[in-house]
Amino acid sequence: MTDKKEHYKNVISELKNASDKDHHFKDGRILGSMCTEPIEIARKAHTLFLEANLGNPGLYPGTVGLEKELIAMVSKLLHGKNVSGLTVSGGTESNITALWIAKKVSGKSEVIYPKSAHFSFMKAADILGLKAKEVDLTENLQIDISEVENKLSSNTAAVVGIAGTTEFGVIDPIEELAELSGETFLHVDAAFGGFVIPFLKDLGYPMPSFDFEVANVDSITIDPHKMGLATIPSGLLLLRDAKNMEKIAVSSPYLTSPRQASLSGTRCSAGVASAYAAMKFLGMDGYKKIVGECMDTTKYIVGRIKEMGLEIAMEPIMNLVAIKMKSPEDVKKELEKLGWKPSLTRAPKCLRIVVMPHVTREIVDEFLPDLDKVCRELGEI
Ligand code: 0PR
Repeated sequence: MTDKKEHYKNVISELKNASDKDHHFKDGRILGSMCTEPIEIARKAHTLFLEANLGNPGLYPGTVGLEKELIAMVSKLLHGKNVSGLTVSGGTESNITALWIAKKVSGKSEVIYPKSAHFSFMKAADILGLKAKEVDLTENLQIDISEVENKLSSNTAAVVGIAGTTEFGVIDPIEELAELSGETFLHVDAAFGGFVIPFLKDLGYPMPSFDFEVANVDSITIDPHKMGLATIPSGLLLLRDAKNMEKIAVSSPYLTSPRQASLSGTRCSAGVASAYAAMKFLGMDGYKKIVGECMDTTKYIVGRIKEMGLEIAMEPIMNLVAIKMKSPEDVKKELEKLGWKPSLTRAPKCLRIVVMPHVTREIVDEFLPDLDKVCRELGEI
C-alpha cells in the first residue's frame, strides 16, 4: 500500500516537473498565442465531465443538453436562427468538417480561400481531395474580391472568408463574398473573431457584418477555446441549414444513436461543459468587458510602439498588433532570451502580439522596455 502511495506521488511529481518546463499563460510571457488561461469556472466545469463522450450521446443526456444550450447561445451571438451545430476539438476540425459538408452538398471539387487563411484549409483540401484555389490579398490584407470572381466556376464546392485572420486579425468583406458566391457554399472562419467582433461592435467599434446576419453564409467556425476563454479542446461548427449536417452522417449501429454526423467518433465533452460554463457565467456583458480591456491594451501598445519609432503593419482591427521589422526573426530570438514569447507574421514581415486577457497593461509595461532595448541593439530603431 505504501509502495503504491509512493509510486503515485512519484508519478505526480514527474507530471509537475513536466508542467514546470512548460510556459504558462498566468506568467504573462506568452505574447503570440490565440489561447489564454481559461476562466476558473471553465476549468471547474472541465473536470466535472472528464468521462462523458458526446460520440455516444445516449449515455450522456445531461451533456447533450449542455451541448444544445451552448450551440443555442453561440448561434444567438452570431445571429443564427434554428441553425444546427456541432461541438468539435477546435478550428481545424471545424474547418475540415465545413468543407467536407460543402463537398457533399455540392458534389464539386474546388475550394476558394484567401492566402491569409489558416493552414487548416490546406489540410482540409488535401484530405478531401479538393483543389485549393488560393486568392491574393488586397493592400489591406483582405481577400481580393475580383480574384474570387475570376476563380469562381461551376466546379466550386465552397468559398471561404475569414473573420479575424490568424496573422493580422483582418476581417474579409463577407457581405461582398456572399453576394458573389450566390448559391455556392460560403464558409466563414471566425475561430478567433467570433468571440471578439460582436463585442467590439457592441462597444461602438465599426465592425462589418460577418455572421448569419449575412444571407448566403452557410457555416461558421468559432472557437470557445480562443477568446471564448474556455479550456482546450473546445470548438464549434454552426450550419445555417440543419439538413446539411446529415450529409456527413454514417450509420453507427452499435452506439446509442443510429447515425453519427461528425469527423471524430469519441468526442471530448469537458470542453463543451467548459464553454457552456464560461458563457453562462460571463454572459454577454462579461465578454464585452474583457474584449474591451484587451482592445484598450492593444491601443496602448500601439501608442507606445509608435513613440518608440517603430511602425505597425496596420491599425489593429481586433486585439492583435503586428509590428513591422526588417528582421523580426532576430528580434524574436533576442526577446526569447529575455523570456518573452511573441510570434511572427509572413507578409509583411512583423513581430506579432496577440493581446489576450493574460497580456495585461502591467505585462506590457514590462515588455516594452525590453522590446525597445532589443530593437535598438539590432538597429530596428
Ligand atoms: N482558424 C483560425 C482563424 C485560426 O487562427 C486557427 C488557429 C484555426 C482556424 C485553427 O484552430 P485550432 O488550432 O483550434 O485547430 N490559430 C492559432 C494559430 O495557428 C492557434 C494557436 C493557438 C496557435 C495557440 C498557437 C497557440 O499557442 O496561430
